[in-house]
Amino acid sequence: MRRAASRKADAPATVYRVRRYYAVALIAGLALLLFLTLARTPYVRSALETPDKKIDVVGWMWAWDFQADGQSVGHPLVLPARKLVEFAVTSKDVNHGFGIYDPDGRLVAQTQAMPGYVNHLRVRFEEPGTYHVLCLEYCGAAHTIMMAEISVQ
Ligand SMILES: [Cu+2]
Repeated sequence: MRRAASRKADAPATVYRVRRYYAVALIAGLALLLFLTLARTPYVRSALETPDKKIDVVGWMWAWDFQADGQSVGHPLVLPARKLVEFAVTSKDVNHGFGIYDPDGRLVAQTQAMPGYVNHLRVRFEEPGTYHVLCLEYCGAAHTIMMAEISVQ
């Protein structure tokens, strides 16, 4: 009787000890996973390189304006395949979402287009083809027509 009561009193201490080991193992496991995968992200790799081409992107209701060296380059934007391109993205009115889709309709990269901010997005288009830029943020009544084309050659 006495033994059972004593065992019962120790139960919370045992639970806390097991929980502590579990928490330490979980944190160590997550830290290891982060260490092994973070260096492989495309953003980290491209951040160390010098871009081959820079494009300024201005979003406004309801279009995308592409500029290179201060000059508007029109549509479609023609870019080289397998080169590192840096998009400097901003907006001149409200927030927009700058999303690039590959020819199969898969999202390749995206960033926010915000007034007063310039977000830098680096993309390497591995395959030639027609890519599409869509606005990913509801910005007004004609939001769905806010599209552009990128021709990768
Ligand atoms: Cu929009």
